[in-house]
Amino acid sequence: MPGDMDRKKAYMEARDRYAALGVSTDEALERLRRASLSLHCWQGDDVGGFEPRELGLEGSGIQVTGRYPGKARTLAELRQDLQQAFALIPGSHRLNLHAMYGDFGGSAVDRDRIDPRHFQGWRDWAAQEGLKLDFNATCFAHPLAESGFTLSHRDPSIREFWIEHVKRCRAISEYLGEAQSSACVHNLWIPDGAKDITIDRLLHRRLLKESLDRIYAVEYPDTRMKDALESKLFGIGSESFVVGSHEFYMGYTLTSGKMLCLDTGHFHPTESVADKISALLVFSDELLLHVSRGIRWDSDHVVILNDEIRDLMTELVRADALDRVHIALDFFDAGMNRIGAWVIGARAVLKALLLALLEPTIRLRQHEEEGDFFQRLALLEDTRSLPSGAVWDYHCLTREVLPDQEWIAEVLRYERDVLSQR
Ligand code: RNT
Ligand code: ZN
Repeated sequence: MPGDMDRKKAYMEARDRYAALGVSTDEALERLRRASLSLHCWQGDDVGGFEPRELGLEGSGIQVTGRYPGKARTLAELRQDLQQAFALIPGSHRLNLHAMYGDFGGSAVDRDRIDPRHFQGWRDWAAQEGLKLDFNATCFAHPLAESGFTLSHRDPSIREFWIEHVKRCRAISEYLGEAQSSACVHNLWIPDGAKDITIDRLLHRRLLKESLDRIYAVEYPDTRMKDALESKLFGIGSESFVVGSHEFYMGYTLTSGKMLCLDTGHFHPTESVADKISALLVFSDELLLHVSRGIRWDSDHVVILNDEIRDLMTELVRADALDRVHIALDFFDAGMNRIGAWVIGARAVLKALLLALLEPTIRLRQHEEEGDFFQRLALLEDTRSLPSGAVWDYHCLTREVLPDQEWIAEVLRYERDVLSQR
């Protein structure tokens, strides 16, 4: 393995190569250091949560496959695993919580009864770890979600239950945001939809709009919390109809001044989520991303450094939108070491961002302005083989995080020492 001196030397060489194209690697790294990802707590236990079993909160809404041993079973285990994951991800990041991950102390607190007290432990822990928190209502895996409908259910008492839940989640988000110098992003995704042909689609969409209007009637200062709403294309059990489709939430967020959340797994496989960024930013101040990897469908595979993720990050940089787009991760694979999965995904997004920041954008823009499309394409192609790996390794070195390949052994050590004892 190369030592620190070799890494520095390799970085210096890379710096010169990039400088020749008008790119400052130091500046790119400075911007990368300021970027922060919201790591999803739910990769640590297969979207399980810590609600007591008496509530019978099983199934419905989300599918996780795999039975790899060692998953976190308690709050303490999840926090320990998160610490391990964060230690292998360069930079300072955020933690994305779901309402089902509260500290309920074993008591059967139903979703319409949760409150900030149940998240005080997370708030204290995050402050101690230097992490900022984001939050999500949990509108799935519950008997009242079993029918496939929640906020758009025909039955007003079921809608009422979920309205109360989401309202409380927003209050919890404000409580979390108050303690950190950055707004807590509250994201709302609901599973509402149907397996087969649905006649009264308009009814459900009107009901959803009505529920949302009631939820968001309560206003919070946006220094403490911000709202996002996440659309979906289809799910298992909601193949024919999804109430909260892209058009629905695009309409809702643009008319109510909320953020739209784009999950990269929630579109047709050939659709480019990267291309949606500049279209939406013309009409909306901010956006939330759920970075995922769908294979044929919304399969939530571990994110890797593929063209889709590179295009997405490149678009954020080209549109100068890093301050307007919140980046969260959303995948879950129970078929491999869960900490390793977190780290692979987070490092992939950061690498994609670094590659975007290293793009000779000024020069490319110039070629474009001049109508020189040959040079634009040629330069884009040639940047692919520039020594970006040396810049990444140097980033890890200065952030005191293990570089590529070396972090793998650390995940294996943790598996041996901690996970295999569970
Ligand atoms: C589901 C959505 C949603 C969830 C998380 C757990 O399709 O992507 O964001 O993955 O809330
Ligand atoms: Zn998502």
